[in-house]
Amino acid sequence: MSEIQVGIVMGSNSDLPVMRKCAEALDLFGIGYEMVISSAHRHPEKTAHYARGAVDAGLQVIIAGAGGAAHLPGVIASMTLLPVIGIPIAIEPLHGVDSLYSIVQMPQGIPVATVSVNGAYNAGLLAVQILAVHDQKLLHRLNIYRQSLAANVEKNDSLLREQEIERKRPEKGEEK
Ligand code: RP5
Repeated sequence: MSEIQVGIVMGSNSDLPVMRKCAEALDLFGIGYEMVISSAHRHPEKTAHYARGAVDAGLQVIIAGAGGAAHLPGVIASMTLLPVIGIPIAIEPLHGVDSLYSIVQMPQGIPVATVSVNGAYNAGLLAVQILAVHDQKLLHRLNIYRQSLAANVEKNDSLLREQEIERKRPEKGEEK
């Protein structure tokens, strides 16, 4: 088992379907992580304990996701010097606008790197990129990942062109 480098914290088990995407991205690069449910409002003591102990626990990045009055990433960031990536989770009735504003509008001095609403996969990738700053092998794998994205665009573009040529080809009998 790889060592745990990333802490994935979520405010509720209802966040799990979105937060699992972080794990998918980290799995792709073989990064060790742990998933934790805590809450800035419902269990502030647990949240503080986790954030304050994160460095000693060997974590290097924390990803925190929450919905609504989403204070979890900011509160964690206030209690650790580790980089914190925040994920606004979309919940009813405001569909994530509330979560986004709660997480992205941090006061100067306590940054949270906020990804898009429900952007858990990108949060995972950003954690990998942070770890890759001091890891050449990881950097190499990220390069390969980026190349695969570009190759996929090329593949879909070629497919589209072929489909368009086929679509514009005159039917038999229509030819002059
Ligand atoms: C937040 O409240 C959680 O992060 C979750 O997104 C939202 C709703 O939580 P539940 O009522 O579903 O437990 O703290």
